[in-house]
Amino acid sequence: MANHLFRKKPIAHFEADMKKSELNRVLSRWGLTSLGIGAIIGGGIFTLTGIAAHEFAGPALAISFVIAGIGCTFASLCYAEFASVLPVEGSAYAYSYGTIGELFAWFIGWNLILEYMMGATTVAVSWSGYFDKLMHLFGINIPMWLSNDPITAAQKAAEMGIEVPSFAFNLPAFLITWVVTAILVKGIKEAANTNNIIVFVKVLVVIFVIITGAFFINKANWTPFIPEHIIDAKGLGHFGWSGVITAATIVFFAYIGFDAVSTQAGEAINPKKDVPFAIIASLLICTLLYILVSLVLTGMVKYDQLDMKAPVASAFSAVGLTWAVYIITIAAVAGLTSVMLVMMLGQTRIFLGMAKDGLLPKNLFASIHPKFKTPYKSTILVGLVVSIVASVTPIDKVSEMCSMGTLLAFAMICGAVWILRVKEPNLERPYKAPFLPVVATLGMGFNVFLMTQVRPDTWKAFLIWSTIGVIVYFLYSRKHSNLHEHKN
Ligand code: ALA
Repeated sequence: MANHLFRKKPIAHFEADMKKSELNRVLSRWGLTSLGIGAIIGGGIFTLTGIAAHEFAGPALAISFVIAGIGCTFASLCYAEFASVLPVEGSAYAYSYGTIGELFAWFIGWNLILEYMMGATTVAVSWSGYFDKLMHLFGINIPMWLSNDPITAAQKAAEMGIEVPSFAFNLPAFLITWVVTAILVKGIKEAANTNNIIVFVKVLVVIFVIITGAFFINKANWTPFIPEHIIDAKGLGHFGWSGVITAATIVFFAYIGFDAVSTQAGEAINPKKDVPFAIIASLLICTLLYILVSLVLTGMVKYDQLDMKAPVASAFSAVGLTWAVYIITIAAVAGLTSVMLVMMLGQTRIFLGMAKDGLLPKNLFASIHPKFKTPYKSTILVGLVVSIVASVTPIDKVSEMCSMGTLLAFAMICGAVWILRVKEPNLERPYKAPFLPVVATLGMGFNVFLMTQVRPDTWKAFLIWSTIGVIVYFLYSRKHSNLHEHKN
């Protein structure tokens, strides 16, 4: 039994899978980088910067971004090495299967659902919020019961002193999920083209924020750069170095997505070289943009006056550039669409990898459309789940679950890359992570440390989710695994 749990997928099987892939190989080096940026820049920079600076870091938000960025860089170097050795669509799941063993791999795959599917669901709800705001700017007001889930609608009605609606449904979140699903079913080329356009718009707007905002920086707003540490009435610490670390755990969400590039290995033209490049390039580009945006924001508006819901747009109205609010809100709506696109794309490719190995039903998760060459059934299933959960659940707190699944995957990958170096030192590695034991150890340490900072309720939910995953493994996956049939 223990042997079964630690059985590993031989590297030769990965190579055979790569040759058999039915997916369309159309993604170039920059197409992959664009997918990475598409997944990274989203709600994190447009919303979380407000609370992180206002409550915890002050102008030192830039340092929080540096800290979170360094932690992600360790993980990205390890992902890049794996992607060069095993360029298959399963990402962290597949890498663990080749190194640590089946049960761990399953466990990672199960938790990647938190990152990708839960991530897409969270982003669908944020998308709806920004869309609502955009419509409002153009004088259209979507009824509250049609743009919120029932619980949030009831809370808002109570706050506004109006009658609680008998029915509520987040229609924008539902509809955008189906638009994204349709693009993903249609083809990887369509998905990549849509993503490229959006990435162009959002990077342009982020650069606009940096350059235009720079003219409105008042250096006095940066003093003190790290405000003095205080403890509030509830015993919660703010500011000081501990505040900077707390802010780093919050803005970590803004970096999630660079690893999604590794799920596209099956559709890359030259995966062994281009996927590692795109993982690292997309992360570095976004880290630089994030640091500059945070410096500009805290320079434009004193940190304690930064808006906590829409900090970027509000900073521009605060300095009198109200027209910029339109541009920023449009970019946020577009930006969040591409995060959903890449997250849902990544989820279906991870399911595909797991189904090919027999750990999930093949007829549902590995069935490729004869014309579109996409895993259409699984894409539709993911769309169904995301659209329903996003339209009826108050999901705002669930972003922490998304971070939790991601942190675990990052920590495991840092460990796994090291294990593979020791066990298979002679394997061809087109990309090698530098300073390996150090980078892997720091990567594991950083990601596990961030996991310890997550709220106890999130830990409880995470443990329940993991237990369900282990039960599914023993009831289904273990018996259906390809390795089980062949008794390897
Ligand atoms: N990094 C993505 C975002 O900030 C998940 O929306």
